[in-house]
Amino acid sequence: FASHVPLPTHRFPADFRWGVATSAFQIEGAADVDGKGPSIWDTFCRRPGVIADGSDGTVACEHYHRLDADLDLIASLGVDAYRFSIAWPRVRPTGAGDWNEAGLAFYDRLIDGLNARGIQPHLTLNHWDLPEALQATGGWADRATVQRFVDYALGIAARYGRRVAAITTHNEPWVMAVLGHEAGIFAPGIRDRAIAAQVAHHLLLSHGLAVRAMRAAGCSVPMGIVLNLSPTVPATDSAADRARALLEDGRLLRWYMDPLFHGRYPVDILDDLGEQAPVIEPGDLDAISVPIDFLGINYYTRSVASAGAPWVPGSSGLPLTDMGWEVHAPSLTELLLRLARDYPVPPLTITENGGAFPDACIDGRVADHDRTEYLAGHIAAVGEAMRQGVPVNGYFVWSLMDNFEWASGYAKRFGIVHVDYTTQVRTPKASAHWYRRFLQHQQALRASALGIPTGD
Ligand code: PNW
Repeated sequence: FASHVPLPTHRFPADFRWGVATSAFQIEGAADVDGKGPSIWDTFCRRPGVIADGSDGTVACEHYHRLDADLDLIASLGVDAYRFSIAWPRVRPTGAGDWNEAGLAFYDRLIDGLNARGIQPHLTLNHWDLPEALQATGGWADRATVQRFVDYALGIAARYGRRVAAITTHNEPWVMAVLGHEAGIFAPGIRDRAIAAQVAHHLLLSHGLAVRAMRAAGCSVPMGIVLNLSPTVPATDSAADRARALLEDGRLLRWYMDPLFHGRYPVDILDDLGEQAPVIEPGDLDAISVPIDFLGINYYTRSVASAGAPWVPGSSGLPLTDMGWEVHAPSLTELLLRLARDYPVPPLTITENGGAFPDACIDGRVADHDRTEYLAGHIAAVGEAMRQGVPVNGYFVWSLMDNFEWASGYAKRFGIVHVDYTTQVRTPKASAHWYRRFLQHQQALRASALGIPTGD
């Protein structure tokens, strides 16, 4: 069942990590099993009208109950690494206080199962599912949550720190802050720009303090944070559109990159926030700018800024994914070059890249040519940035399998493995077969460069 999409020819280094990614809430299900507490996403999904198909994460991919088979599935892809997140309310149901041994044991089995199969576990502490009990006391808007997160990170590092290859503090603080607290379309569904700005600051602060605390406790695993980044281009060359693009770039990229790598917030965005700027205490920016071992980048699309009428996706003629996101691989090269030019970055890891596309299911096979082309083009774009000197050390496809796509419910499919939500049967799509063949080809390129006969 071969795909005819050509394999990228760039030879990636031998220690480059190829992987697939998921997050706890999107795949696990078992929302109240074995002592798990509710998260803000469990609560948010019950609000009428917020999830496109009215669904929730109660069952999802039943990954919690299908762990062993899913581990074999991951191994069958031939990847080096698997990126997953821990559901904080599964291991510490109220966010503080007692730990839940049954929940902790699940992640023991996951991590040990990966290591037994020769796959590096890349652990994310926070992929958005904050314990509901902490939202009740103010959530990320409350500075006390910062210390709760540091305590949680210390517990996780103590339990798993010797058995994982990387620890990420937060996944996409922009999404949690802006979509969760300003647009209100993600949990916890708040609409208040000042609160969103304070949340973003507390997320960054808790990242820095958690990294410091875990290292002080003797954890030597590589640590970093994951940002969702895009280059922002003006819709036209007009002064107004260019000013708008600068502002949007400040809100999406510089608001996070400047404090992490320059130890200061961008002045234009502080000015733009005015009275809504966050409370920042002395020492906060020192903590946020703690050196990290890698920067994770989730890249899906470029962003187009318009000062007038909202820009219409697709009007440039670029193809769109099922999310309505433009497909434009050169923007990934451009983004990586810009980050390496403007910031003293550690090695970059592409922690998510992929797309929602239609699947054609024929005779038990799932054809997803558009996704395969998307992956091929973006992997080549990473290779091009590396050829121009950008340090990139890994690439993870989003996602291992179709899953709960947040406010879009189950209708949008990002998996390279198809999930039948009636039977829970997993079927690798053509893109999964293509990815495995690409990884085998990379191994062959390495072997031939070393003069090792591969037998093919
Ligand atoms: C990321 N946006 O979310 C997340 O890390 C994943 O959990 C998610 O499934 C994936 O991308 C695909 O959506 C994002 O609107 C959600 O800009 C929305 C945006 C960006 C990232």
